[in-house]
Amino acid sequence: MLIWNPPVETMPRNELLSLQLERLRTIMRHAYDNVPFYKKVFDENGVVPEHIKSLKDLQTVPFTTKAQMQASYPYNMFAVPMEKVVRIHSSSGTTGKPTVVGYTRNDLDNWSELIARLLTAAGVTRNDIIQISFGYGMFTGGFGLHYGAEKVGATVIPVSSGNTDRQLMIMRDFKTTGLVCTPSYAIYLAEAMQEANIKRDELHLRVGMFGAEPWTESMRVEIESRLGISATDNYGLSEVMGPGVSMECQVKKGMHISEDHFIAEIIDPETGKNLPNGTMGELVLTTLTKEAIPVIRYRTRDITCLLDEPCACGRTFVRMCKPQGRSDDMLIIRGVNVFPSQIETVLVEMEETDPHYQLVITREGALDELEIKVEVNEAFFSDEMRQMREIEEKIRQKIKNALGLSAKIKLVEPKSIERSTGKAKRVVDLRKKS
Ligand code: DLL
Repeated sequence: MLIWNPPVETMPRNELLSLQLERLRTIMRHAYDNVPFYKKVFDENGVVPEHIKSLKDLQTVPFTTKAQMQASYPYNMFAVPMEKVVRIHSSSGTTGKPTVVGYTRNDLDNWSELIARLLTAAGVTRNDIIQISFGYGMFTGGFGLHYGAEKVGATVIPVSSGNTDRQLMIMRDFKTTGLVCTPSYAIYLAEAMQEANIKRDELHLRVGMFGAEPWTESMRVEIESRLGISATDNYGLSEVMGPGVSMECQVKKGMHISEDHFIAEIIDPETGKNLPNGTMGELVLTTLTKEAIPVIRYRTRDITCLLDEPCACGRTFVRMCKPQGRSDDMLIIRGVNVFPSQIETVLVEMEETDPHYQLVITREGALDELEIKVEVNEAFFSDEMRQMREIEEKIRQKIKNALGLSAKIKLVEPKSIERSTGKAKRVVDLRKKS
């Protein structure tokens, strides 16, 4: 199995932990000296960077939240003068002001290194032709993956997102071997391929690197078989870097966190207390090398767990499991906690439905109603009411068994749910408006 930077990625853990401690103290001093926000927070809480004697001491440092980062709009979290900032991106936030993030030349070099690790872990080499179908722009996906792919020496096709027919034409004619996009867009491309009557073996695709949104194991099976590729997951977020924070290797059992650049912790989202490895909770990340925006104990809101058993690939970095969703995406429906991914698992495993669905939540009086709109598979689609009702009832039972929740199921025609070329919109919560 290929490893981009073996001395670092397979570093003995004790060496790695000393490196983390040394970098942590340096980054905390950098944040304290150059970001008034951190100076205030540290002073108010008696935090002195040099008093951090062990990694455990980090647990005494206050968290940084998304709201605080948003309040620093646009540049108040920057720790270097603008003359040192060579790139700006911003988060795809749907509410309020976006979070603006900046990168120094060194930050960009580190970012490309992380992406080179990600692509190599997925099996990419300089012989590959990589089609990047993430948006190029303020979103970190396009440019983020781009420079790392160039660093590996692969041939990069910076097609960006959108125009699915053109994507397919390029994929076939330019002999793309590696695809980079969201998992939901990968499914959409597979569908469009079928519609355009393009066969798998007319393409040269062999690997796909997907991320930026939650997806289930069943979705992986579906993508791998429809596109004839090996599909790996990768995770990141703008506030901390962008893509490249963690990545799956070919073992496909969790995403290795590049721990020479980030410290990961898992906390109980209610109490803020640290949780042991193996327990699900909220991921908290500290950047160890970011110059432009050092971030200390950032609450990602992503619910995951850390796996510290050695991995067969030889990397010594811990792995995080697939994020179940964000704690702020967790739905509470009639008192039951539901992650959209739990519903996805049920739907994707059924042959009668396609992996296109939307959850619509409304409130009738004091009662929440969950409606699951899901596309029926072409082969099962019928004008006969009775047959459709039977499928609906089957889904209803499965959801009830899996989640203990009654939902209204609405089968819709194939291809009637709006497709996204970026992150899919799975949840429409109409309760918030009332
Ligand atoms: O989505 C960065 C990225 C781009 C990652 C391309 C991977 C590939 P944001 O737009 O700031 O940044 O959104 C970050 O997306 O907090 C998670 O909730 C979610 N997310 C990202 N990757 C995954 C993943 C980019 N592999 C937010 N699985 C994060 C589940 C993911 N959720």
